[in-house]
Amino acid sequence: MALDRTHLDHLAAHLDAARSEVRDVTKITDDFPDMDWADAYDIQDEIRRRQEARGLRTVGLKAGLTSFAKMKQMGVNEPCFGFVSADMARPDGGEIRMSELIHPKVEAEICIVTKAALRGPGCHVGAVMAAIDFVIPAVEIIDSRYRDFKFDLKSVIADNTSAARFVIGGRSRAVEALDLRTLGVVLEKNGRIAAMAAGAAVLGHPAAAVAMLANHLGRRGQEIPAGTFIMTGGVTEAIAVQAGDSINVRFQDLGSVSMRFVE
Ligand code: OOG
Ligand code: MG
Repeated sequence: MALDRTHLDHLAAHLDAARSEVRDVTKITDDFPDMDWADAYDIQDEIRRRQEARGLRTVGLKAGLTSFAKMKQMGVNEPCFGFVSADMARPDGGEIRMSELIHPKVEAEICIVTKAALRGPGCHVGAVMAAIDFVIPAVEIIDSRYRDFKFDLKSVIADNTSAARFVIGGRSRAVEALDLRTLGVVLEKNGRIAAMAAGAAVLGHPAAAVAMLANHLGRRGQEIPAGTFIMTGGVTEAIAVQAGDSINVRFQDLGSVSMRFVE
């Protein structure tokens, strides 16, 4: 740990306020270049603690920057992990208010719900497959609190990996009924294809993102409990949206997830 408790608390309050006040800030490593990985996750944990203290329920975990397309888009070469809370959930086919967000982008994500706990180190794709209750599709709406989405990995981890909104939709399926690697995803914006990919875009296999998450939490003395909703990360690059845009994502064998962006 490079930062002391006072600085961690200050940075958590700073990012938490940027989120609730819908305003961007410069990336925190500009002012704290010595910040380390533990500090970044400690700041995220403190944001989560503050939000839960205000009554916001944590309802899932997320992996981010797990596809090559996303890593390339954001100029990083490693995944990151965060959480989603109940206030971020929006219904399938519903509206997303632009006025509550800074500069949102959408991502198509293959998600799972666990039926058994997963604990690293040594968690692998096989262990994850055995622990999957069902697979369900979602769209994540990310909204970095950093100006122009410009950040490094430590800054974005502290900012809860840009988590802002998510829409679960389509239909759930047993994992045995799917091939998560070849599962095709087509992202349409205003009726036109904006991006497409297959599940293997996520670290070769979406379950690998969950294994990495379990191993990451294991290093911090935590586990993924049974019954956890986990987003495995955008399969394509994120697509910027504006008021008036409609998004529809078709997931092979899992139906569609859609939403409309309004003022
Ligand atoms: C970080 C969050 C990335 C994903 O699915 O790749 C993420 C960002 O790109 O702002 O959620
Ligand atoms: Mg995401």
